[in-house]
Parts: sequence; structure tokens; C-alpha cells
Amino acid sequence: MKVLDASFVKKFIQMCNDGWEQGWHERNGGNLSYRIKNEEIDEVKEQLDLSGEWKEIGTTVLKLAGEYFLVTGSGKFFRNVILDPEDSICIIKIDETGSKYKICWGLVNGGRPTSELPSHLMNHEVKKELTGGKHRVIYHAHTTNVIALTFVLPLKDEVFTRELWEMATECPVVFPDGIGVIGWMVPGGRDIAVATSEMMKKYDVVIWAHHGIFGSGEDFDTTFGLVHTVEKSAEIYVKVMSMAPKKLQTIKPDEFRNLAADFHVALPERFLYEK
Ligand code: 2HA
Ligand code: ZN
Repeated sequence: MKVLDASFVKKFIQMCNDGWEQGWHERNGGNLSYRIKNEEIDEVKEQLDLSGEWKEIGTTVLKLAGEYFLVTGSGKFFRNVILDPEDSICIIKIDETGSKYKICWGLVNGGRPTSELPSHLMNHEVKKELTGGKHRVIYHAHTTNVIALTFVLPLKDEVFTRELWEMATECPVVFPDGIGVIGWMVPGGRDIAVATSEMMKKYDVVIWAHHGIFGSGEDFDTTFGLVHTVEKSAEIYVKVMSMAPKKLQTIKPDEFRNLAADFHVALPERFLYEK
């Protein structure tokens, strides 16, 4: 099968375009990666070129040794993924030491995988282990309202989780474990990858102050939906604060507890503090 005909590739391209249409991917902003299933790799195997050279990832992800990923290219624009996928995205394979990758398909005009490859792969490694292999998608987007909130709210997991839960009733059901927040760091390297993957041990959503968001999930729809829900909630927060700096009424801790019981989710008590 042609790589572009594979359903996981079609879904990947669709998600890039959905993010572009939301306005989260100015210029080359944001990146997406997908840990490809064995049966999906088998479908496209004759299209892969395994003769390329091994290159350093910049970190070690031993638990991902031998895995294949579909990833966006460094410096590539999400806007162009749907127009010219073979120029914009690539399939990479991780070597047996977990420290090198090679490009097996795509990036036909040259280039390399996303500058955030260390963060993507370290997050994948954590989530693969913690979810028994279920999580396969890591998504980084420059979500406007989430970024805006990192200038006015304390950069604390408890504050972001609680405020965003309050903004839409579905939020505690969609991200019951909460949200992690990391203060500003230089992007693109191992340090921010280590900090983010530590947070991914507790959460499926991690915010990078003054930069954007990382989401992890089982498939393209749920991962995009997760980031979309958080960003929409942040948009409501921005609107509320713009109308009145103090809320007149909101969802109370006991109401969250009732919601948790009816919707069968566990909401950690540390987010249900009295204000
Ligand atoms: O430009 O979003 O974090 C790609 C990025 C880097
Ligand atoms: Zn970014």
C-alpha cells in the first residue's frame, strides 16, 4: 500500500489541518507524532527506505527501540501538510539503543524531524509504559488562549486545573487527572523534554508557559479533542475575565464531587480546595 493511502497517515494529515484551521499553527509552530502499530507498518513496508543513516535523537528512549513514528518535519508549516505531505512529514525508525533515528519515508526535499523530537519521544516512552501501549499520539500546539493565561495565572498545576475545570462542565470528565504547568524553558532540547515527560507521568496535558501545550492520547480524535477542550475552556476563561475580574457564580467543589460520582471519574482532592 502507498504510505499516503494508509488510514493512519490520512488521520495524521487531517489532524494537522484541523489544528491549522483552529489557528494554533502559525508559520512552523507546533508538531505532531504518532507511534505506528506493527500491522500498520506491515501495510506500507515496501514503501520504506531503510538505507538512510542513523542520526542522534539528543536523548535516549530505550523503551522505544525498534519502533516507527510518523512525525512532522522541523521548520515545516502545518498549513502545508495537507497540500504536500511528502515534503512536510516523515516516518522514522528508532535504533536498538534508543538513541538514534533514521528517516524511512517522506521529507522528500530534505530536512529532519520536528525540533521537539526529544520531548515527543520521551513523552511517548512514559505513556507507552504507563498505559500498557495504548497511548500513541503526542501533539504540541500553540493554543492562543492557553498561552495568554500563562501571563496572568500562577504557574501551578492546581490553579490551571481548577480554573479550567470550572469553565466547562465537561472538562473534569475529559481531563480528570488535571493539567501540568512548566515555567518558561528553552524549547527544542533535552532539558524541556525531561521536565515535560516527568509531568506526563501524572497528566495527559502539559502547558509550556508563554509557548503552548502538549497533549497525549490513544488516537488522533481523542488527542485533538483533549487539546481542543482545554483551549476552549481557556477561551471561556479569557472572556469571563474580560467581562468581570471576579466570577459571580461558578461550579463548587461539592458539585465537582457529585459530577465525579455520576460520571465515574476520580477527581483528585488537591484540585478541589476551598477558595
Ligand atoms: O516551531 O513549535 O516548539 C516548532 C515548535 C517548537
Ligand atoms: Zn512550539
